[in-house]
Amino acid sequence: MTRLETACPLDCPDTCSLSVEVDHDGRITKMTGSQRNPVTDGFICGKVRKIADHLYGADRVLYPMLRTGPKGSGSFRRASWDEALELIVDRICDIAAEHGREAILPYHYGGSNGYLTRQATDLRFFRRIHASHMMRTFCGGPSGSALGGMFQGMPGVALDDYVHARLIVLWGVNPSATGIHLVPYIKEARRRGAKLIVVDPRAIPLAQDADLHLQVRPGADLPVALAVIHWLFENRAADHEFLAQHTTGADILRERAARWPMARAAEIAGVDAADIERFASIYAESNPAVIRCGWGQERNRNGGSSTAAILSIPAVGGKFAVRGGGFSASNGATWNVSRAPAIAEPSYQVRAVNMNLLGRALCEYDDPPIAMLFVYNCNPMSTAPNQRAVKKGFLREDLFTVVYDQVHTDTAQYADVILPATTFLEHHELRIGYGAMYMFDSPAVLEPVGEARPNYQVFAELCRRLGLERPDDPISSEELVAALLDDSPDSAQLKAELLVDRIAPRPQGANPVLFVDTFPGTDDKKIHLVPEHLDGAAPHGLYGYEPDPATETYPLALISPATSRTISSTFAQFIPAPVPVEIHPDDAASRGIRDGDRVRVFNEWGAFETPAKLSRALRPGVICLPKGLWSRHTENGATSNAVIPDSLSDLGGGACFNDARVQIERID
Ligand SMILES: Nc1nc2c(c(=O)[nH]1)N[C@H]1C(S)=C(S)[C@@H](COP(=O)(O)OP(=O)(O)OC[C@H]3O[C@@H](n4cnc5c(=O)[nH]c(N)nc54)[C@H](O)[C@@H]3O)O[C@H]1N2
Ligand SMILES: Nc1nc2c(c(=O)[nH]1)N[C@H]1C(S)=C(S)[C@@H](COP(=O)(O)OP(=O)(O)OC[C@H]3O[C@@H](n4cnc5c(=O)[nH]c(N)nc54)[C@H](O)[C@@H]3O)O[C@H]1N2
Ligand code: SF4
Ligand SMILES: [Mo]
Repeated sequence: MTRLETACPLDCPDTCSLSVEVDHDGRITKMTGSQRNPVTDGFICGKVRKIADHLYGADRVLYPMLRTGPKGSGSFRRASWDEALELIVDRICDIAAEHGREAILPYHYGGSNGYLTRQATDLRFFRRIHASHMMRTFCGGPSGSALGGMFQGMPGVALDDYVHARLIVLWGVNPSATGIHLVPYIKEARRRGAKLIVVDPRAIPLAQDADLHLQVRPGADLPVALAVIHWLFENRAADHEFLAQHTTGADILRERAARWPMARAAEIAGVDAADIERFASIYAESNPAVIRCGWGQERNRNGGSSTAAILSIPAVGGKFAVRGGGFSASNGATWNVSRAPAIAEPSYQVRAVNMNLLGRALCEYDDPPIAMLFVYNCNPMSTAPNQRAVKKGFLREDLFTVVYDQVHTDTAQYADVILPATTFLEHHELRIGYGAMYMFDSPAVLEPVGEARPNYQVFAELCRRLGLERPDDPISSEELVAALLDDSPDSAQLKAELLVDRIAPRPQGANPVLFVDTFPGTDDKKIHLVPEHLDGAAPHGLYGYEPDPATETYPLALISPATSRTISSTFAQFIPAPVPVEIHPDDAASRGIRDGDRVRVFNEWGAFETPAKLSRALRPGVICLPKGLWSRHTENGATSNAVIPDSLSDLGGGACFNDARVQIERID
């Protein structure tokens, strides 16, 4: 038995340090958390503890496969890597000749991938063949635009500094599922007397003993946040000194917030005005106060402005400059490590396709049409909006589809060629935390299962076969690491730590006090409360509100939050079917639906059928089916994305996963 150290790169803020036990056959026998990342503190989530099931399970892709039956039938035969790659190379040449190279579209997201397996050798390859560009907008587009425009690379309050807060606000975030290492710090802060406020349409587990739960309608965060800002200004609770010294645009923000008196915001959000006022007064009197801003508030038509308004609250309230005070959102963009040296190929003017519009792109784009789709680090049949169009597109006879994945996902069913990918235990990865502020350099700890290969090997091989390799390209994972670290302004420090310990805290510190140790990266080091480019980009200007899309025919809001059992659709093969849609007892009663009844959830975009589960955790008017389900989890093979429109958020071209408005009926 050998014990090895590594780190978890999965799409989770925590970036755990891991301890792996491997037997003499090279198989993993035990996975636990280690102490190297202080935030991990020796414990990890159940999904990763059981990762052996994913590695050695029946769904694992072991070899390259070629389609033998009709599209989508799931009939494949085993092929060699050489045969599969030659076929891909031939098709690239044919398609480029027939339609032009923009007819090729890479499709990838890679939330669970670090610097070595995403936007590295893969982009080098797609840039060198002059494929269309894909915009990575599944997640963080709206909030990243807000955060970037206002704070430019400023990190948030460290997770372990939450113990110092006297007030914690959880806004559109459910740490009990999506970032479990924050929970003990919240509990410790509570033990020391901190208050807790939750803003969420659902009673998340931490809402149970919160001091206040604002159970807002999905998409109504903007009015609530602006009403709080308005109240702070009107009740002598705004920190004018901080605003003058450290922000620009405070007057414009104040003016726009003044359009939102409590009563108006409360009506739209479906909560009591007195409760929003309680929020504002508790916030004003608590110090340190921290807002954990999640992603639930960004996945709608107002997502960018909502996030900007939430992130403005600590500036107006003067809550920075103290340990445990301010906000945390994603820290992903705060590291000085550029992907450019790993890509080793500049970008160029080319057609850009928003990934949220995949179905539309496959079915409608014709100049040129998309003739080849290369999917990797992503499972769009499960995770992309407008599922009906995505499926229709995948079924096109004239589309050549490559799916490169670890497991036989729903997307892989529609492939012409399936390629087997390694997991993070079987390849080398360099990963930064977007919550915990640590970086890991993690070489492989296991031999690949079957014939699985890492992304950096496969895309370099494709470059080679097409004659696009250059002598100075970084090819091996070690060369990629060296190229990435050499280029960083923090090179010396990162290398010194990573080469010795394989873990490095953020060079500027993993526990910064905001506005003491760190400032916005904007030119003037100030918070831009109304950045001009965002104000120009948002359809109603920044902080402009777009009303709820509900209609009489489709009055219910469907949300599809994360669960503790999956990372997006990853590991969903282990969730027993069927998965029920949750509905408030009042909404069920008025439709004659009882617990366990089979129901159909539908709108003009599509429908899914599954049993109903009555739940008082939801506010009336909101129903819930988790994100990341596979077709096997419902009766008709469709999931939440079947009713989710492919409309885009106000900023960043983000997906509006929580803007689905639907009806639900019992199936007799
Ligand atoms: N276990 C696990 N962990 C994960 C993931 C996972 O799938 N599983 N996914 C990872 C990824 S990709 C991401 S982006 C993060 C997401 O992390 P979170 O933001 O915590 O996750 P979500 O479940 O998307 O949304 C959080 C909450 O927002 C609420 N919500 C929905 N609509 C609204 C709204 O309009 N306003 C407000 N205020 N709340 C709303 C939902 O009820 C939910 O409780 O988690 C990461 N961590
Ligand atoms: N309805 C609804 N849909 C949603 C959301 C929602 O809230 N509601 N949330 C959205 C969010 S926040 C996100 S981030 C997206 C995520 O959606 P996706 O990007 O589709 O993420 P996953 O579902 O985790 O799928 C990633 C796939 O990549 C594969 N993979 C992992 N590592 C590698 C590798 O190194 N090489 C290769 N070739 N493959 C690899 C995994 O096996 C997995 O099948 O989902 C979005 N979809
Ligand atoms: S998914 Fe998150 S909690 Fe689980 S091991 Fe990975 S980083 Fe830790
Ligand atoms: Mo995400």
